[in-house]
Amino acid sequence: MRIVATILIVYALCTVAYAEQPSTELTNAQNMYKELLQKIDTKFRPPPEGMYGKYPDALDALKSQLQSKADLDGILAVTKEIDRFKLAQNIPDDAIVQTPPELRNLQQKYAEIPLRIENQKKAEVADLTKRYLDRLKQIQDIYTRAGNLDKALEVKSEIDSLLSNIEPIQLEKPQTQPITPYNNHPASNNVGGNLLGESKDITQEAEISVSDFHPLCPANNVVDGNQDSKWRSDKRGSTSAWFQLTWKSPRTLTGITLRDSKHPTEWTPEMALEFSDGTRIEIKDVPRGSDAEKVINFEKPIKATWLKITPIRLSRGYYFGLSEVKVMGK
Ligand SMILES: [Ca+2]
Repeated sequence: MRIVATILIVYALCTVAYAEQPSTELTNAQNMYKELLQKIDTKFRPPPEGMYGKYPDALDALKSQLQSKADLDGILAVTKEIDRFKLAQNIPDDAIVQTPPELRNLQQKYAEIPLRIENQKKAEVADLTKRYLDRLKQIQDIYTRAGNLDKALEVKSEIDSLLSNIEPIQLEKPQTQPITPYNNHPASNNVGGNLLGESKDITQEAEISVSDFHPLCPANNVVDGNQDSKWRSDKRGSTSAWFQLTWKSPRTLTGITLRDSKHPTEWTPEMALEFSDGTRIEIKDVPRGSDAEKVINFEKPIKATWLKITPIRLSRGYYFGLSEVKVMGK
């Protein structure tokens, strides 16, 4: 219900103000933006039981489960974790055990919750801010067309102030996948016989995660089918930015089509594809801009749960970004 309410209010923000007097539109939009920011803040406030929710209950349930299996070592490990969590109220990486696997899985599952919530909140704030900027531009145009340049400049000042104060949005990546060493796996443009015959576009079945993003260039733009919209990192000149697709279970990947960031000068001529099985493929000839696509059919199918795209070399030290990605697989 909260999401629906937010959408309705934002929609109102984008439409109703046209009918109001121009002198009040900027103030109304500013107030609405502040109010919606507050709603997002309230929505993502940690519950009374803490950021990790029902983790203590889940530990108790696991302890009972291990007791029924007479798993003494397992019970001791869970008891130790129950005591540790009571005081620490967090699940850092160095607290995650190797055995029993049931406890390890539980820890990893709950350890990701704060990061996921924080990422979701950042994405909602970015979406709201984009709508607010769109609305300010509309108001600025209304004043400009009416010849009220003082008011138009006032709105422009608000836009400039907002853009200059926007912080780069850094998304933390939950570390769910085991880290495996990379090995080189040469790409090939040869279609592997009937290999691709059964493949289909499985991009939309994956969850998207990114290193960070500019508020006006969110990650979903990479899979919206529009080559004019893009995701862009806000790490200028950095090759540590990344875009990742993660499927719920291992998939057999056969190829990828990608389009570089839409921009007159930004260009990432060399990118790397990294897979959860350790495979790494380097692409040395990515075409500039989003008009041309780069198609790669893998030499042999790659079984993986995730695929990460990273820059190897950026032209002129600009930002890494992508306009479109399509992954083929089974
Ligand atoms: Ca796009």
